[in-house]
Amino acid sequence: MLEDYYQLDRSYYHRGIDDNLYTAKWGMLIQFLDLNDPSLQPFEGTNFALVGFKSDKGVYINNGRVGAVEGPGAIRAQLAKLPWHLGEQVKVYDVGDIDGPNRSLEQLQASLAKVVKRLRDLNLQPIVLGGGHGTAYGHYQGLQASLEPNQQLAVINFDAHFDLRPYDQTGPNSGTGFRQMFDESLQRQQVFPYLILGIQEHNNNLFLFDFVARSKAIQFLTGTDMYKMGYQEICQVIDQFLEGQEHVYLTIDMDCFSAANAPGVSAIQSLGVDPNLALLVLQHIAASGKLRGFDVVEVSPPHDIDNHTANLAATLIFYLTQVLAQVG
Ligand SMILES: [Mn+2]
Repeated sequence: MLEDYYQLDRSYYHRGIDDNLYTAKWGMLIQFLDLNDPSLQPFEGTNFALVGFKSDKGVYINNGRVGAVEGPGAIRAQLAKLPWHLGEQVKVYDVGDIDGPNRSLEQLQASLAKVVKRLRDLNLQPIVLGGGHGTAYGHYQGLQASLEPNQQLAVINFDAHFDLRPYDQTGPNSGTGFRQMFDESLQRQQVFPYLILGIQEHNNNLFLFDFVARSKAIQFLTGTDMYKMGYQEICQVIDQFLEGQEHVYLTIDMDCFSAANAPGVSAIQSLGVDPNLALLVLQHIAASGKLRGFDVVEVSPPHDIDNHTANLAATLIFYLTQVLAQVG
């Protein structure tokens, strides 16, 4: 049995009886799945699996403002209202949540990793709904476990922050996940191919910039870089990064956007990447055919305004799944 794993309440989405694909909404066509069902066989074709990571413990430990524990529910509510554009063949399952208010961040991350591994084994593409950015370490572990030991997992992170802080004093939290991945890669004597898009200089200390400068496989573009460069030039950087990589994990921290577009995040931003530009770049990454899973994290409903942040998160999922369904 998978630990800390709970199937969704079937009444969660407004499931109408409209199965006309021209008028149906996501909430009508999303199907439920119990990953503990031992009779499940690998699925054919392109299938997506939503899973919620209901924890913002890492944000709390990192002294951030909590609330992202409610992110999965808020994103689902927005997803449910979107029109269905994925046709007849593609299926979207909602397999439920990783949840456990009394469990440690590490325990929940380990449980998420097992669920992600199970999804990959069943040929379901994971879409994890955060949760704080502690989501990333669990998601990464699960994808890594589904690869061969000699295969490398590259990471692209849309984020205002590097999240590369040392954790020897604090323990793991929402700001340390990528440092943990870095350290583990080092132990395996592998480099850690890590590209961060949307860094805000005023939100990262010089220690982190120095750490990145000394780490050959880590690259980044600041939000201002992206503004100056524009779509074509950013895609060149991404293509260079993806060259020689076969397996990519994509994580989107909603604080890569400014408060105007994403007010409901743990760490609110005055500057940020333009959502239209981010969307084009995300579609370009998805079109590489190398994504093994992606997540949208740090949606914090108690701080949101009119669900703008949850809606933007759902919108990104809408467009990303379209591209992923095309590349198969
Ligand atoms: Mn962040």
